[in-house]
Amino acid sequence: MTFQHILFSIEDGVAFLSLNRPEQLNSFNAAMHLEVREALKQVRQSSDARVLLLTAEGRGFCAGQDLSDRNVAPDAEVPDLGESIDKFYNPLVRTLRDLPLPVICAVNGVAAGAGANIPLACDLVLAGRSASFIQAFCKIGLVPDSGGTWLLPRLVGMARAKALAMLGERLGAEQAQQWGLIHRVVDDAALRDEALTLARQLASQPTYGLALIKRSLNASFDNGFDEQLELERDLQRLAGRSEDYREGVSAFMNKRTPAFKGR
Ligand code: LHQ
Repeated sequence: MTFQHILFSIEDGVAFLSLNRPEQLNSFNAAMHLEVREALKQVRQSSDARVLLLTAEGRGFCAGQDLSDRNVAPDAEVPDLGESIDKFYNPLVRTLRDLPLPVICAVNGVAAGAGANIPLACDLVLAGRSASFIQAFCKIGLVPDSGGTWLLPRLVGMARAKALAMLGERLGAEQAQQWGLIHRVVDDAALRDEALTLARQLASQPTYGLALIKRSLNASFDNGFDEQLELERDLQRLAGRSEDYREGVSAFMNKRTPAFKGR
């Protein structure tokens, strides 16, 4: 499949996926959804991909659903937006959360609607200083989707989640970082390089173990303390059987740099 609406490559352990409809602020139409889905399938299947970096081209990250794609003329049939969520948005955020590798998101500008919540389904979110997050749904009579109603209160608390979701105001990158919505803010001009450097650095780490860390932390909101302790035990058991664990201990004991393989 050749891609028209995204850029995609796998190099040095890093899968790079960049949304590429800058004139529409990288809003999602069906074609871009299908391309992103195909790229994520390739990431899952490739043994070369150890980290995914998700970002976008142009001055914005993503303005959510392409609203020109939705016919809401008075004489048109009432749309079933649930269908598009079932078909595209839910599978997308589930895939990002479930991918057994670290997912970095570099938010390079405005992120609105579903475009504000997709980064929250990633593991490490970096944003350019001029980036912003807008829960734009309420402005057009919709409900935050793509996991927003689940992720937002857990990340920033219910009071801030309700204000973001019901007021639809722009939240700047620095405030987003102070609120715990994202990991780090960097200068706009440095964002791509910083994100790639982080991705390459992580790709040389024990990424199988990192995927298990991701799994355990993602499960922690749903588990009680005892269940989580048991999950930690189970995942530690898996981690302990990995080549990377053996290599890590051996390198430590022999005072050499480890060569991790992600398995
Ligand atoms: C756009 C869009 C856009 C098309 C900017 N569509 N063209 C799920 C299931 C099914 C259906 C419904 O939705 C969902 C989930 C959702 O994501 S709902 C939320 C959809 N998104 C929005 O409501 C955000 C709409 N956009 C905006 O509010 C603004 O564009 C933001 C605040 C993102 C950026 O504002 P500005 O920086 O002032 O840029 P702009 O508004 O001038 O936009 C630049 C261009 O991008 C412009 O086109 P033009 O031809 O005039 O240059 C916009 O029309 C286009 N664009 N968002 N979602």
